[in-house]
Amino acid sequence: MKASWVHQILGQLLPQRFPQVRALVWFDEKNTNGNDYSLLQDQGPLSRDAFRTEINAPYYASSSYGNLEASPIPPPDGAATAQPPAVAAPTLSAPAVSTPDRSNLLQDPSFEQAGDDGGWSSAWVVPSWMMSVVQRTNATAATGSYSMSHSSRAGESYGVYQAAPVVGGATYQVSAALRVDDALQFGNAVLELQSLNGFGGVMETKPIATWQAATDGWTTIGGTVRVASRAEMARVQVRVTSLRGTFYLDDFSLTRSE
Ligand SMILES: [Ca+2]
Repeated sequence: MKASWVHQILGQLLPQRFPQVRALVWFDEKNTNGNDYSLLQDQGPLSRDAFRTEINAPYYASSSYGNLEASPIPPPDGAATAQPPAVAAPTLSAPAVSTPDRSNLLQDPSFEQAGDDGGWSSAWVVPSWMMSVVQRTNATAATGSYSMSHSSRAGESYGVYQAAPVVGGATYQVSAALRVDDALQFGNAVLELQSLNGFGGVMETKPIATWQAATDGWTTIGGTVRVASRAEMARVQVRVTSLRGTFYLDDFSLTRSE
């Protein structure tokens, strides 16, 4: 039980849900105010192995802690190397409240990374029944060799999306490259940003751009939206209604703007 918590905290929650955390203090202490925090001392080898496995990931600063044998955890000066301790704060003089991360929060935004099956990157969620309609293609690309194509005559309605952690109440810039070769008949397509709560529930949906008519080659669509004040994740979604036409998307971006 405790081992699975350790895996979850170090392996998933910190890297994925709280990526702005720069340092972690691990209380491996017994009976602090009546609470036993000694996960590694008294909960058996599984917890220690879980800690050792997760802290050895490239996400964390490297050190000898990845081969931790002793318990309680020895101080970092025992490492006797120039490397930083296991979960060291970066060597920045900046205070804890520093400049927000302005990098693109989306994985495989340009569809250049092949997925596990050689097709889609697992970053993008495409309904399985849409696999023949929504495809990773090298027929055209705004940058690189690949883009995401949507093409049908059958009038399907569906959504394709990717979620990323966000700071509640913050403002984000969303953009993508769009090329409509075959104008959408009857229906349309929307790029939108959904705010999600901690349970993955949709709190609100804000449209970024809508398209229907053919474009002259590749063009850029985008906009700025504020996510819900209590949002923990945001979902960049392409929502298509009654697809009869062909369009391509590439170079998605979700960046914090303030
Ligand atoms: Ca591309």
